Amino acid sequence: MSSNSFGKLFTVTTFGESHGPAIGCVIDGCPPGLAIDESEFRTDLDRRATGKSRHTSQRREADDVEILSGVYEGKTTGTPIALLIRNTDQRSKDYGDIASTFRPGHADYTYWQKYGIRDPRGGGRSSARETTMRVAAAVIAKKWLAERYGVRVRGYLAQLGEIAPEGFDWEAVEQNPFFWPHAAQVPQLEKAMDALRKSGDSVGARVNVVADGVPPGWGEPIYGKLDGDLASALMSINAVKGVEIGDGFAAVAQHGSQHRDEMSADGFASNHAGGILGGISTGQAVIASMALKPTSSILIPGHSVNLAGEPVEVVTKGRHDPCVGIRATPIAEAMMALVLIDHALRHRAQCGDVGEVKPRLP
Ligand code: EPS
Repeated sequence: MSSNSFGKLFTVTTFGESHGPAIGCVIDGCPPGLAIDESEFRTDLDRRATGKSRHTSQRREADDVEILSGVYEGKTTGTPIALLIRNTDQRSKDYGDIASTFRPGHADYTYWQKYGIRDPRGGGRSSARETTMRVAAAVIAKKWLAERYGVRVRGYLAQLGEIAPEGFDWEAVEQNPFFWPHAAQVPQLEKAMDALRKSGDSVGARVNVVADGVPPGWGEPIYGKLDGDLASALMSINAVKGVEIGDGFAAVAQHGSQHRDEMSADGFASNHAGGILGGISTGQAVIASMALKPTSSILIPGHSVNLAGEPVEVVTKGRHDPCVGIRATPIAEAMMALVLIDHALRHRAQCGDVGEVKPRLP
């Protein structure tokens, strides 16, 4: 299977299946000299992990990272960094029925059509388990971006089904299991998720991700646009069906006089562009949003076919997320961070000598 690598200068290759012995990644191109310790992976891996609340999959993986290479005496050496996480809580028998049929709305069918063979246990390679390694790789990316440029990447759940935030506070985001930015609505979310779980159905979601501190100049025209790479990176996350940068699809109904971000010596007056013009960062916050479809593995019976093409009714057992969006915030942050570190290194490689160009807006 090809296309398991991501990035041009900071390259991440992931491997492994949801029910195999382990998942892992190799990061090539990480700058040398960055202090990194296995314990630093804990926070983000826990933020993404299953089993942290009753509203997500109850599979309980330890998600302990082993650094196999590329780090010596606590610092990156510039050589490939290999990270490994052993799978510790598979329950493969749940997938006996899936082996001979296809879940409607799941990659089961397309993997089968493409390869003529698939690992049906937990969806194999198509399981969101793979995103663990993106989050692990991004721990390194986030740390380097923060130390070198003061870049901070943060995300939040911006819609759960029909429910949208009625207030906004970054402080609230890390204090509830939904990454929701308005604490007063958390009981409403709990109630909605409890009812959904009881019904056996699933629901979609929107996740927003914002990078502060990105200097102007990152991103390349024409085929290496920062927004193009961000869209590709976010779209590569399981279940993502839409990506917006800045105002995104709302731009359709806007006028130029409304959408443009006017400039003065005090800076930009607004940020409809999402911090990117012509595929290159403006120096404002880089803002992206993604839509996640409702999980296809649900308890509501649905029509499908078996391997012989005969009609069957599918009910998916196993430990699934009734809303994959609830765990997607750290994954969106990870993909944003991986795109940004790659473009930081690419900008430094080609344009490092250009330095700061006047006028630079605050
Ligand atoms: C997932 C289904 C469940 C989740 C899994 C994502 O597991 P399985 O692969 O056993 O079906 O628990 O998430 C994780 C294991 C994880 O670490 O994120 C799916 O269908 O994507």
